[in-house]
Amino acid sequence: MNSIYENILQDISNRKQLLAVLIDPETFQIENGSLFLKSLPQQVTHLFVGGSTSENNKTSDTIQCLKKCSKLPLILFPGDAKQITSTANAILFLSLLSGRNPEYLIEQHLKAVPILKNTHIEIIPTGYILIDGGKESAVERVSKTKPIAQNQIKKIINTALAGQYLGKKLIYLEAGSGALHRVNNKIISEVKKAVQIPLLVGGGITSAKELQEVFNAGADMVVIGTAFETQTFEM
Ligand code: 1GP
Repeated sequence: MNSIYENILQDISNRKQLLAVLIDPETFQIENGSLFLKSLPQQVTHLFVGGSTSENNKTSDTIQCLKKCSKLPLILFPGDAKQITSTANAILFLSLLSGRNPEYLIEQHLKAVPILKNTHIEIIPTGYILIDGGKESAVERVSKTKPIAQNQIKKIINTALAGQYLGKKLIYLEAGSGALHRVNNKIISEVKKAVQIPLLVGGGITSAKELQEVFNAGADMVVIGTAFETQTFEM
């Protein structure tokens, strides 16, 4: 059986557009889990589970609930090592490359090792780049790091390339949950041209029109949380 990462590569080579829904265990209502999944568009290919502040037990319960109602790959997108649970299929092992806080460059990773080495969960090293979305994001607040301004395209490209050279398997451009301004098309297309690994884009995408623009600019996978959670996604 192919790994989740191999399937992502295969889907990209088949020009499939990948759409992940980000589910925050802190706000997810387990009793409405099945209804929530039914409300999502057919296009959804992956479920991401995580948030900046959620606790492990809620993450596990959320994943158990999602597993009952969905066959989509379940990927942890953890805010910290405490959120790691072996019940997910894979984990984005995130390095916050835009920041200079060792806690999110190596410390949380060390804390994760004793948990991860006893599981079969697929580990996907991911270069995570926070970009200014027009307001302070939870990532910025929790990580105590600054996002890169949208006009610093060279710095964003070089940060993504540094991630690739470090051996990351994905690059994730993040404007922050509920961003006022999503990552702009120019940044997406320039980073896509520069790197050879799959490109994820998330934060502040709220409509089918924007989703298509982000794909057209070069995103391989788009991540949407808030607009689906609040059922405000414009079709
Ligand atoms: C946040 O990129 C994700 O980590 C999703 O952002 O909640 O704004 O869709 P939104």
